[in-house]
Amino acid sequence: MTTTKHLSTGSVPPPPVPGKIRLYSMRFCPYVQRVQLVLDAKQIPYDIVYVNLTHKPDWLIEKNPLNKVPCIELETGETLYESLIIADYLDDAYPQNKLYPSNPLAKAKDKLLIYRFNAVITTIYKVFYLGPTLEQDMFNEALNGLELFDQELAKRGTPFFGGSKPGMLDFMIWPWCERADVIRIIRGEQFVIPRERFLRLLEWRNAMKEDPAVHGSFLDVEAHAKYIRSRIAGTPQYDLIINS
Ligand SMILES: N[C@@H](CCC(=O)N[C@@H](CS)C(=O)NCC(=O)O)C(=O)O
Repeated sequence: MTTTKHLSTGSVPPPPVPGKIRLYSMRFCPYVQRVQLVLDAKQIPYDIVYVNLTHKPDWLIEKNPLNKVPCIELETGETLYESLIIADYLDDAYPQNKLYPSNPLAKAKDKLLIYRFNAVITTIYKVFYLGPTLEQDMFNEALNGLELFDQELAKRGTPFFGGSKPGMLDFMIWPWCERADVIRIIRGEQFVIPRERFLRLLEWRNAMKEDPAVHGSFLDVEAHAKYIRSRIAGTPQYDLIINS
């Protein structure tokens, strides 16, 4: 549960916490969640500083030249940004609980699937934010994109892409799967993910919900829907979990 509000323009970043990586975050950002999942899965100590993305603190751009979250700050004061770069760095730099397969070819194939998930992210984003005109087409396109992942689980024959426990591919696609049912809540029952077509992926989703690393950042569909509604209305409520 968030205890600190999202910092805005004119704020000062809190001092670093010794022994901890700093994660600059926005509570509802799926890209930040990717990083948090890796930190939690590898049990790396970190603290979180939340950033208001409508009225950004002036110091954010000094930490991340792209002026976005996620961004991590190491104890040396060096920073890294872009969720996939950070995730790969953490897996390389912290040997415990390796999230990528050790086999280079298997690792490259998982990276390809993470890359191909970008197409699903783009269509989900359009369903949420483009309004009602194209939503059915975009939803169908998102489902078509997800089929690859359902088939991949069938091919692997394991509950997770990572095998008997979640690996990097599981965590990199999870944030959007956690939010998938928001579409049904906001737009209506026709946007339900068809069970018969996505049996394995829906089972995977249930299994992911039980994972301790997923618990660390999990928000229920109502909380996501509330935030996404506020964003559609043009006034994103970053602090709504704190205020509720
Ligand atoms: N490609 C980036 C995307 C990060 C991103 O788009 N973050 C959003 C929040 S969810 C952001 O900071 N937006 C602020 C802006 O674009 O000005 C990554 O993978 O980290």
